[in-house]
Amino acid sequence: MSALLPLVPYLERRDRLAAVLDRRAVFDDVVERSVRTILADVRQRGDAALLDLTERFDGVRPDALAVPSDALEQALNDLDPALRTTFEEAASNVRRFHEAEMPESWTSDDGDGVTLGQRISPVERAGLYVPAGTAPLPSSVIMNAVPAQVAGVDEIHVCSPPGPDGLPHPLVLATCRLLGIEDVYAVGGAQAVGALAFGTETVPRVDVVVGPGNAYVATAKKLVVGQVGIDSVAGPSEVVVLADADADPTYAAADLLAQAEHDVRASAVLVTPSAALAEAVVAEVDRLVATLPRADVLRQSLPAYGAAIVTETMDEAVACVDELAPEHLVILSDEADLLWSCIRHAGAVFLGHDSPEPVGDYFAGPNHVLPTGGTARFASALGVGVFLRRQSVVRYSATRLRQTGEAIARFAEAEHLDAHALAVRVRLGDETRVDPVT
Ligand code: HSO
Ligand code: ZN
Repeated sequence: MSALLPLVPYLERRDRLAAVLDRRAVFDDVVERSVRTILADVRQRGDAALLDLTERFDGVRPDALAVPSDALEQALNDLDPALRTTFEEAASNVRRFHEAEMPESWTSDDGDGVTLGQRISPVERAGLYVPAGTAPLPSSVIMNAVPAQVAGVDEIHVCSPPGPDGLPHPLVLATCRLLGIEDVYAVGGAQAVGALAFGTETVPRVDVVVGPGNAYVATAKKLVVGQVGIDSVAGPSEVVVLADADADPTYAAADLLAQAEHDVRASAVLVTPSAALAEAVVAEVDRLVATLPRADVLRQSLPAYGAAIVTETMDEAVACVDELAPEHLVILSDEADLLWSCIRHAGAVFLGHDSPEPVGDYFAGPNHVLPTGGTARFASALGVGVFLRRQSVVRYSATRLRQTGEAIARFAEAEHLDAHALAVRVRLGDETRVDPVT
């Protein structure tokens, strides 16, 4: 049987990298058509549509769309106490990290009649989608909700699909309760995104919708942009492990598997100048896959979107990382800092042998919602900025306006916008000025 992780020489990498980067094609016409129908239905019929669609897609008609507060409380009471402590620590690490990135309002007075500035303020309402999927993701609740809280958002509304009991997954409910989130709705899929974007009798219209989801959810988010803000339209997860000859092949293999198990379209790529290491990692991957419960996912994702790319030099390896602009980059080398300084594109970087990527997924503090599919070339992790607006402010003194007003009026006239020029000139004491009626 051939190895799961294909060995690819650097010179032959192009097709493989193209396959990895191409996975963003999540928007197919069939999905988009059905999402449009769902969104229109939610917009027209509100809660009635949500209940019908939930019955159709989730096979259950919840008694109420809004999850009762005692169900949240119960879920938290049922949470394993050790797990609860870990969730709390994780949330406080994430909170501290995002507090550090909070931008501040500013004004600046040039002492000569001009005051300029920006006032930073949160949106009023954020909507958070939490998928049910193959694994419940309480970490997603933390990573999406805590930055909204740090930003100062007034209300956070969470939608997550119901299980057979008509309620979202207990770990999702417990995490919401832990974070003090009261407004949780048993609705999932594109209909949940529609509810948050347009509002229904039960689910209020929000200003920003964030959170991961399947192709239906991602397509719905794409379609409601403009009506609301969104974080990003995320593609499947990915990791690049950059390793030198001294890296531990078991570490490298495990780090690859940690991403590849997310999804049949997840990508895990080793890049190394050491052929010996690459071969050892390929063998380790095969050995470890057989021990893992999600082996069926791994047996699909690794051959399709995995690779062990062997370069001639470390410079080539670094170039290869930048070509992929991966969501996660793990650098397994004693020279991790030096290598990092050479890399431009990656969503999040994990330095050294003892910083495996799950530390970031769950605990360290940085956000695990990261740019995928090569979008790290221009995009960044989810942060407080998604939930904030920058309002700019201008104040000119009469003297200062008199100094520059004529030039500004001419600028306006060059654009043939004479009322713009007038709005300046009436303040300059020109003859165009009409005296106020007394
Ligand atoms: N690695 C995923 C996030 C995640 N992992 C959640 C485990 N749970 C995308 O960054
Ligand atoms: Zn993960």
